[in-house]
Amino acid sequence: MASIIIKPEWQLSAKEASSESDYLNRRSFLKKAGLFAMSGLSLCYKKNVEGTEDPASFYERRFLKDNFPPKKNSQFNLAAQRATTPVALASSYNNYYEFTTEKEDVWRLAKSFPVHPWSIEVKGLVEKSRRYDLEPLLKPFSLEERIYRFRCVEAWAMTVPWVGIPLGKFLRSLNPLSKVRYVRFVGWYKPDKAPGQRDSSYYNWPYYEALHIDEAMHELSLLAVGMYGRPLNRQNGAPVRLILPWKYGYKSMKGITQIEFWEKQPPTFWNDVAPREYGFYSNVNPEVPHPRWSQQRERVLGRPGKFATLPYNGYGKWVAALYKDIPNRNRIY
Ligand SMILES: Nc1nc2c(c(=O)[nH]1)N[C@H]1C(S)=C(S)[C@@H](COP(=O)(O)O)O[C@H]1N2
Ligand SMILES: [Mo]
Repeated sequence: MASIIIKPEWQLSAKEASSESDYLNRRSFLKKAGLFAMSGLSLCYKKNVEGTEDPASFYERRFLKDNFPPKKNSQFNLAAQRATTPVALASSYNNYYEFTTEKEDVWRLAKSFPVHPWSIEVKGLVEKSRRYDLEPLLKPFSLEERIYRFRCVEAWAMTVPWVGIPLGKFLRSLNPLSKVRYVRFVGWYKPDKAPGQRDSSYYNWPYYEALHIDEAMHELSLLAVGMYGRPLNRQNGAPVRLILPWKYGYKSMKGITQIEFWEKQPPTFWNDVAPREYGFYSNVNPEVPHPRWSQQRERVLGRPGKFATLPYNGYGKWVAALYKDIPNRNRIY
């Protein structure tokens, strides 16, 4: 179940690599992975996932079927230095506050959340505002799989093979106007289906996130519709979410229902909740502590110990140039 991928072209320096030395103990990992495969958790996962998969959904019937298997894009395989996180863990330990703040309970509460039919409304500075059904909207694109590291601001991390389309390519197809400088994404609001949304005293539902247009157009930015070679689970953001591997996880918004093109920098959900703790850019940066904890190290799901956090989560080679004109403080906040 857990696949181990080791790339010959290691991109970590010797110093960084040695901080991950227990990763090299591949045999012990394999043994643990084997034990995991037989454990109750994996059986329970099988049930969850089969339960969350709706065979009548359009994914199964058409779009995804026509596009599977996705072509593998290993261009950005820095993450491959780490074993891929077991699918059961990535599917049963989630942040999706619309449902609950309890990570282990999200999958169960999301189980019957309706993800079909789904539409996305496009508005703001765009040639033509309109609502699109998801399936025809995605149809022209071919899917690719990318193995990315993923780092939550709470200092846990995982490595996931996502399936999706380059976000920039997708956004360009919506014909934004040339004066666009930001893009904003808005989530769904269904308090009858999502207990977390019934509490609006602290959170300002629905979820909303935004990127500078250069970030959104960057080749690393992915609009994900699948994971582990299958459609996205509901708890992981079905039917469509963002994946921005160099940023803290909360920027990778799940369950997108609206896309807006802006000229001014839009407000964002977490920045509005706690501006001192969560900024606009939110790039992974071990040197800037969260006001309540250090970001130097991270816990990797399914593995003991802690590991060094890398600047831009290890993707600096690709994204650092985006921020060369931005004052250092803003790289994180
Ligand atoms: N709509 C929505 N998207 C969201 C969140 C959320 O609460 N609601 N949580 C974010 C956070 S904090 C993280 S770490 C990731 C978790 O993604 P995962 O559950 O697939 O690991 O989703 C992000 N996207
Ligand atoms: Mo997160």
